[in-house]
This record gives sequence, structure tokens and C-alpha cells, in this order.
Amino acid sequence: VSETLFLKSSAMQRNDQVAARNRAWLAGRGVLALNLISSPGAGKTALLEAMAARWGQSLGVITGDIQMTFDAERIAKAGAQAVQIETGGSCHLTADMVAKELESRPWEGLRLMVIENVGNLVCPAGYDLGEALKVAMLSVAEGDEKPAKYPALFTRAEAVIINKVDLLPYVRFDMARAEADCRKLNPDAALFKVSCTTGEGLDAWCQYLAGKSRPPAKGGLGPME
Ligand SMILES: Nc1nc2c(ncn2[C@@H]2O[C@H](COP(=O)(O)OP(=O)(O)OP(=O)(O)O)[C@@H](O)[C@H]2O)c(=O)[nH]1
Ligand SMILES: [Mg+2]
Repeated sequence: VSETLFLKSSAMQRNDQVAARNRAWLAGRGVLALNLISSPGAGKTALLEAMAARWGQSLGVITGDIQMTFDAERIAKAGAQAVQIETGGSCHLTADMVAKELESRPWEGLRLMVIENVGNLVCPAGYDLGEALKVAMLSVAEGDEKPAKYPALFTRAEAVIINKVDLLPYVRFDMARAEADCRKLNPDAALFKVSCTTGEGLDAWCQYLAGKSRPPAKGGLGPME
């Protein structure tokens, strides 16, 4: 058992070292980086498509999936720079996987990098990828108890996005409970209620990100269309 624990902790140490290198790489280029985490199907790629439509090539996306490359294709089609990582079975991305992609291409004109993690509310929460912000996404179709059931993620996330609010009339989802649980786990987290289908709430989310990035004169996110 102790040998297993030792191997685990040294793998985590290695991950943290590479994450620190990624963080320096991104900060050195004035790029704001997000680690976007949700369960499968909550709407991560749909959100990135909407952001790509606003910011085009100044948005870069590294998207992780266990298999297939659909998500990168969708995001590139919407206008952003996108690359896919197939984890080949792993339920989360690692800093090493991200480092390889950062170094793989010029990422010209990049201002915002979003790492779309593998759809999973548990494993990705424990791995630092070098992001500036962890973002948790939850859709109303999944149930209002998810923040309370997966506290590791919702405690660490600096921003929480509740997606698919267009479905609220059709599903049982107590928004007040979900919000209260999020606030209990992290009182400082910014909370956004959005629909990637109707576009509701997306302006507020994009303004929040523009505020986190450097001012436009210094290469921040440009004005929204
Ligand atoms: N009604 C509704 N459907 C949405 C919304 N956002 C996304 N969807 C749908 O939800 C499904 C999953 O969306 P994706 O963007 O692929 O979700 P994802 O989180 O990237 O999924 P994985 O990458 O598989 O983890 C798609 O059929 C979307 O069209 C929304 O705001 N409202
Ligand atoms: Mg996706």
C-alpha cells in the first residue's frame, strides 16, 4: 500500500511541476487560461462554440475526450483555434497532455485558452493543468444536488456556470438550492445562469472573462461582437 501511495504522490508532484510550467508559458504570453469541468453533456462544447463565435481566433481550445475528435471540429468550425486530445481511456487530462499541445502549434493571436476537460465531475477536479481559473459547469437537466454531491470540484471552482436554463420549465431543478450549495462550498465563486441554446446569460459570462484578461491595449480580449 505504501509503495502505491508513494507512486501516486510522485505522479502528483510531477503533474504540479508541469502545471507550473504551463502556467508560466500562458502568463508569459498574456493568455488567460481556464480549466472547464463538467459531467458529460452539460454543454462545455456548446459554450465554447458560442465563445468562438464572439472571439474567433483569439480563443484557443484544448479539448479532451476519451475517444473521438468531434468537439475540436465543432469548435474550429465556430471560428476558434482548437486541438483535440484523445486520452485513450483516462477520465481526466494531465498537465503533461496540455504541455504537449501548448508546444505543438504557434497559437498565434491567442488571448484566451480554454481547456475542455474530459466529461467527469470527480477525477478532473484533482489535477492542476496550469490554468488561472477552474470553471465548473452544471446543467439543470442533471439535478440541483450535484454541487453538494461533488464538493471537491465546486469548492475549487472560481466560477460556476449553470447551463440549459431554457429547460427549467420541463425539469425539476431547485435553482435556489443549487445556488445556496455552491455559495456554501465557495462563497467567492462567480455564478452564471446561461443557456447556450438561446444565448441567455452569455454576455455576462463573456464580460466576466474580458474583465479577467488583460486590458485590450495590452493584448486582452477584444470587444465582443
Ligand atoms: N436545451 C439545451 N441544450 C443544450 C444547451 N447547451 C448544450 N445543449 C445540448 O446538450 C448536448 C451536449 O452538449 P455538449 O456541448 O456536447 O456537451 P459537453 O459538455 O461538451 O459534452 P462532453 O464533451 O461529451 O462531455 C448537445 O446536444 C447540446 O446541443 C442548452 O443551453 N440548452
Ligand atoms: Mg464536449
